[in-house]
Amino acid sequence: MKVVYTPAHLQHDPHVEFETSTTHSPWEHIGRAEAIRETLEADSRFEFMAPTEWGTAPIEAVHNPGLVRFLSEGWSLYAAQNPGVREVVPDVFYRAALRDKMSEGREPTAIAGRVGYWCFETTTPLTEGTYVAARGAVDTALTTTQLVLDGASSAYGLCRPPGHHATSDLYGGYCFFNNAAIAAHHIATTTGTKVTILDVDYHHGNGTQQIFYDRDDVQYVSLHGDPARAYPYSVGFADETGTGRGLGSNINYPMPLRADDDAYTAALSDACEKIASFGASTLIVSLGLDTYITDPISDLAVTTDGMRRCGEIVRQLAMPTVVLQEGGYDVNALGANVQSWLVGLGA
Ligand code: Q9C
Ligand code: ZN
Repeated sequence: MKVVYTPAHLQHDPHVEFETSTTHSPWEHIGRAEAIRETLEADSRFEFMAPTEWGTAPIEAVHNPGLVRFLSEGWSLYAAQNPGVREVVPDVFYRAALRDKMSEGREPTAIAGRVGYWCFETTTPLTEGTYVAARGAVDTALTTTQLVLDGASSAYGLCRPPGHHATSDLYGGYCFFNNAAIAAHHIATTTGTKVTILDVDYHHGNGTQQIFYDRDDVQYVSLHGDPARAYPYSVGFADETGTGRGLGSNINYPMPLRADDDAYTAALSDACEKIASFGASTLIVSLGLDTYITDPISDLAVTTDGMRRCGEIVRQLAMPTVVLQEGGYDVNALGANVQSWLVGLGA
């Protein structure tokens, strides 16, 4: 199996995360992608290649161009006013309810206001190299997609930073651009065929759901910690099934605390029946390994062998499959978990 990787991700190197009302070393760090790279490089079933450059057009087909502009210039503008700052994090959030009954709202001109306009939470620092890294992750997703459109049965994009929490207009949840959504929209619009995104990250992909919620050409199917107890809290409930033309093409499986291999694979098998009946040409997997039993920020109980079983279940769909990296924070097991899942898929 081909693996698309770029060292551009090393430029997104935050040193602090503001979370749980304190600060700590970031869960989402360069060692994650490097651990995956080292494991797959040592396995002859995987062949590495670099991404090509795709520019901003496929990003702006999914995201507000204002978000792209902000991410491209935000760190420099903020750092110019605040010398010595490494991580830019909002201290004011631009919430619609602040303007209730008064105005539609507009992007602030002050840089401190702009950060809170485009970012929805505190754990996703913007650093000097974040934009370059985020663009590299999108290029990785699109190059991986091209391999599958050109006939590969599957390919894996080692995207970092991840993407599925980024909405059309907002970044957060360690995500800046929604790599999987950009890839799905690219396939749907360039081939005129339907696409399914299967999201197996522990966290619900609120951004991906939002981007496709009213569309019938991209199905979104997600298994995740029940948002009644798990980030992102806002969406991911089972009664969210899409709207308008999209009604019925959004399917959520909120999972109970400590769901194990048998419980998880049972839900995944059910999800794959829904995927088969949608009839898409191509499958995109948002691959998070934070369902793992010892993941430090999650509470499911999937094992490394369970990851293999998941890959095997998805393989039975026999769809051309683009696998894109999302979360997974037990770095000691992360490489083996990705490897296990991809071997199950048929690497
Ligand atoms: N106290 C991904 O796995 N922090 N993102 C949650 C809860 C954000 C996870 C804070 C977790 C984002 C791609
Ligand atoms: Zn996650």
